[in-house]
Amino acid sequence: MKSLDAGSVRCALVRPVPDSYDRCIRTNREKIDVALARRQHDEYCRALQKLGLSLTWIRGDNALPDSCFVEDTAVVFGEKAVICNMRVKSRANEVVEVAKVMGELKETYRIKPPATIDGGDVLIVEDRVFVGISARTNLHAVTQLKKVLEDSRMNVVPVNVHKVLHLKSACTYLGNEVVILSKGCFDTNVLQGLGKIIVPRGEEYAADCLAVNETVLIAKGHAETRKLVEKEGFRVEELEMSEFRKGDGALTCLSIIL
Ligand code: CIR
Repeated sequence: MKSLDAGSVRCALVRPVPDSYDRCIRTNREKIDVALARRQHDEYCRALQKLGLSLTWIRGDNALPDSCFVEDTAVVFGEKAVICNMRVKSRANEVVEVAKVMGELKETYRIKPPATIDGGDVLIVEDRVFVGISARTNLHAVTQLKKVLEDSRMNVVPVNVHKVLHLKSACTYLGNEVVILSKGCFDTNVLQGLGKIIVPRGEEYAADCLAVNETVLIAKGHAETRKLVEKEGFRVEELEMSEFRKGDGALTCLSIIL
């Protein structure tokens, strides 16, 4: 099966930056500029469109400060979509609108308690599905995902995650069997057989890249990482992500690629 994170993709779900975004869950105290976050989100959306994706918008909701991080609400596996059960209470209702839209597009399944999962913990690499066991995602979710995918060729592999919010904060798939990662956050032996780009120290944030139709979007200001990705033969575009970084989010978090 071809990867859903890379290769040829046509549509992305996105959700507007809410007025309340500066009250999102986060681990730093830097002031968030919501208007600037909106401009960066616009640039992000424009970049996806330029790379050939059409956008499907989820209705915005100012009562959900983290709702622009739509990746965490659902995961798509070909014609199936799994709606997440999000552990953090203030985010749990984000799935309501996403489930409505997804129900029109895909055969949907729900992750149910006691399982909790955020989409940012699910890294799909061809027929392997790595699931970060993190502060947000537990082993019950792995069991339920395995059930959803039991009639597919996909192999679900749990991976303990440390130091970062989600597995994809530390590792993303670029396509052509190459992943990019920052060391020290999970056991990289699980990635056996794959090409690996290790982000240099100080550029850890750049490990969350978004590969779309042969182009890799990376966060602006990571020159060494850019060189490494280009050396592997990928075309690279940079996007300013300062306001999403302050909210502990990165490039993959702002969309669900279908
Ligand atoms: C949160 O803590 O849930 C949000 N402020 C950030 C979520 C980022 N999402 C992602 O990495 N997939």
